[in-house]
Amino acid sequence: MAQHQKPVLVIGDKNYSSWSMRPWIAMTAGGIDFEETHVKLRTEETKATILRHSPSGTVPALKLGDVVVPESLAICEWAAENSKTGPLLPVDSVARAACRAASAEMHSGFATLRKECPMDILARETCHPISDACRSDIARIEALWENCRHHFGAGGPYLFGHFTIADAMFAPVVSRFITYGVHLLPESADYVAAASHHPAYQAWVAGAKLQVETGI
Ligand SMILES: N[C@@H](CCC(=O)N[C@@H](CS)C(=O)NCC(=O)O)C(=O)O
Repeated sequence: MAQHQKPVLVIGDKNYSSWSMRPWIAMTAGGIDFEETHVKLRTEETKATILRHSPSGTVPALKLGDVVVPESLAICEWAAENSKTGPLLPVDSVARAACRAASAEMHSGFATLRKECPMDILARETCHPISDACRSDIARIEALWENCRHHFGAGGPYLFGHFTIADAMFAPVVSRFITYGVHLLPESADYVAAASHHPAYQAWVAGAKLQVETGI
């Protein structure tokens, strides 16, 4: 990529696009200078517009010169390698493997939670019905978080102490737990509080509010 070209992150609506939120948070937490292109989701033109940016027909997509990286986890890995603010992956190789495993499990799993509790950052629901299958997804997430915090979390409030791509990958889950008022173990609730106060998370939420208020 030519040095003068800024990376461009193509994303969906900030209130709804959970896959877009992950790399945006990783790149923002990593202090990476990038431009963003917003594609409005759920319109007749959405698919054609996304395809103009990304051959996979999905967002997020990171444009690095004429190369397009159309997968959230790969973009988070790129952000970790190009972070200006410190490592977004643990330095220790065991912790790093656990961080990648947690990120990959999030990327490929928890389909029931994602379906039954779609991301809607600004909404607040008090009596959302949760199925047994969804409760099992939530229990697995809480166990995974507890395991990360227990083994690797001593240095800070995030899953691996300092902020990593695993926190970026789970940011939309944090938002879902807030939106749907999911009752959590105290340790999970502490993590949700810490993760949702990270400046990159807060900046994404502010962007979601702006998009909803202005109808853009
Ligand atoms: N595996 C992809 C999933 C991306 C994805 O499904 N994105 C949704 C939006 S959150 C999308 O682009 N949907 C296409 C559409 O709305 O037409 C990733 O991790 O980046």
